[in-house]
Amino acid sequence: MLVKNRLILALDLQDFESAKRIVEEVHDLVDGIKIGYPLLLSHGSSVMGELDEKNVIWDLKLADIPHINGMIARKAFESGARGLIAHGFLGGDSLLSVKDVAQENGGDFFVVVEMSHPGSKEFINLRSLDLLKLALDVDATGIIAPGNRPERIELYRSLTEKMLILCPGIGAQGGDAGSAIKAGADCVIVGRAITESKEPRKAAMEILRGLSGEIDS
Ligand code: NUP
Repeated sequence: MLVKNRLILALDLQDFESAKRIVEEVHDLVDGIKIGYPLLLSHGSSVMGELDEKNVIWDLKLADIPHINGMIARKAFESGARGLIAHGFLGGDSLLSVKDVAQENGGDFFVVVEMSHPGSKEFINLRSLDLLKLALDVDATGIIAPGNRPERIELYRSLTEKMLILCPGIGAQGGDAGSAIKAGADCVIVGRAITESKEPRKAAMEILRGLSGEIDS
């Protein structure tokens, strides 16, 4: 994945007309568009025909046995996904089946190591460092880490130089884009702060302005 603007749009809409309008407004400002169940269950994978986007990441948070993970991953890449997000807590074999399919398709795959919502502290976040190790072991393209906990991003950054760190949890979930980038995130993932704004392009530009002071190169 090519990181340039350091912003990924989370397109969590069910109304595809509105979704397309937002994409038209901001497509040149973002490094990718993350779509997930809201859009895919509402309109199916045919949305990909309309998202003429270079980098669409499917956030399916894959969490199944290796056979099914691989089957879903194949379908996603056949449909035009460039990247996929998978859970790591299913174990190495489930992740390796995603990796194999991603590799065959020249695509990216990201492993969720820690989540941004309060309830994530009850289970998944208790094993974050093990999940990070797993992501490193399977040579994932990157990890998903909480943008609203910069101290955690710093920790992950200190433990991995090579993997990308993509961070949701910005805006609506309280995180600040500039602080996440400063802590070591490669990209922030932003949904509602852009999609629910009356002026999505302006909102995206505002986020980019907040990042610019934190980028060294
Ligand atoms: O830990 C995570 N938190 C999170 O919000 C992992 C995620 N993949 N996400 C996703 O990021 C979530 O599913 C949504 O698509 C997006 C955040 O949206 P928003 O809070 O910026 O609207």
